[in-house]
Amino acid sequence: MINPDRFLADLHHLRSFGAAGVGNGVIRPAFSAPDIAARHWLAQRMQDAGLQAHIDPAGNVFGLAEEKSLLMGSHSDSQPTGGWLDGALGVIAALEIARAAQEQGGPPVSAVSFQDEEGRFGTCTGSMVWAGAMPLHEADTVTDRDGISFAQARAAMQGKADTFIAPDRFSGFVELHIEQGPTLDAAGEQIGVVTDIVGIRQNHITFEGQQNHAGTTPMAARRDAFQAVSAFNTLLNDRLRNIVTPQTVWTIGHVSLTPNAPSIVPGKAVFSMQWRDGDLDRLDRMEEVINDVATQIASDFGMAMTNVPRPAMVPVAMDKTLRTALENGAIAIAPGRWRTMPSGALHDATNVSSVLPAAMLFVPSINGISHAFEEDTHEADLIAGLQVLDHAVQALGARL
Ligand code: HGY
Ligand code: MN
Ligand code: MN
Repeated sequence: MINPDRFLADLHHLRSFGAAGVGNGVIRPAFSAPDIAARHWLAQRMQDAGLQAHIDPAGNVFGLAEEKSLLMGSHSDSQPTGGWLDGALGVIAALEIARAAQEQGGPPVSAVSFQDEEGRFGTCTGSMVWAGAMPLHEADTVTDRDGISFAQARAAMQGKADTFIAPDRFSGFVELHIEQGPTLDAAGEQIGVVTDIVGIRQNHITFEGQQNHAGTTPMAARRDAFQAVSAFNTLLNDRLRNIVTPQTVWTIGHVSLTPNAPSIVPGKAVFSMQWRDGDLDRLDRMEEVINDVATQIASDFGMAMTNVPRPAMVPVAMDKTLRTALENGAIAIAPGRWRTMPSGALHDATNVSSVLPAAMLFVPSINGISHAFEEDTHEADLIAGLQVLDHAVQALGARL
């Protein structure tokens, strides 16, 4: 039987690794000291649960049932400043389901915490490498904003095996995650069964003009990199208008100006340009516009420009059989308080779905907040998510 108290205790213990700020914040980026400590603690909890712990070369932590099993999990790394449930909920729910399965003699369930879902380095790096979508030697060259490479960061983690667990060890993958949006919370609902996950692309763009004196340099003579970013953003919003839908999102979330001083015209700007949509063709058309606008602004503002794409992920639909099992669980556990819905957030399930049938389940985020210290979910909803997973596993177990 699943044990909600044990599940909640482990969830709160995981939060203690990198606990930050008031309330429930965490700072636990991939391969940071708290992340590595948390992964070793997870491996030990998996061993204690009767699973075979295995840390692969990319830092993914598996707790393996003996025979072919359903894989459940998510990620335990966080955003630079993140919430205590993003990823962690799915990892600890998977541990609890797998542990209960060991105690009651099946059906066999394995658990996983993928590495770098939050993209300190690439995008969902650990599951991308594990699913074979990116060779490890390529991931190793990706650097974080401080220039540290994935290879350097993962070298710090002891206990890694030199082998990857083969996907054919598993029959499918189910990920429980917080919604990270307002839909369920606003509707007073408890469960979301995910239909599909958006695709994402992200370029890192550099504009380089001329650093100069902020007092003596006439406006007409400036090659101000911030002004170029500002003009890029204004023109882009205008050019995207006829391409996007109300569900399409695009974000300039990281901007660094050099030298970033009040009395100096910034000579250089480096910024992230990220866009997401459920339609591959629309992602392509947006990419064309983004690249055109960047080239035009560079020319208009006399900027040297670099425009470097980061690893992308395509839109994916969730597996129908696994989805139905989750829907039946939702009907049993949260009758009248559940819905099917798309995911506007990225998840490891996208990469896993390229090698296994995959499905996802959401529980509400209070006020829709995530990727922030305030991220939280009512305890009753956390437990409801665990119960729906358990209901689905029992139903699927006979057929795995
Ligand atoms: O950005 C995302 O959607 C994920 O939470 N990393
Ligand atoms: Mn996540
Ligand atoms: Mn996240």
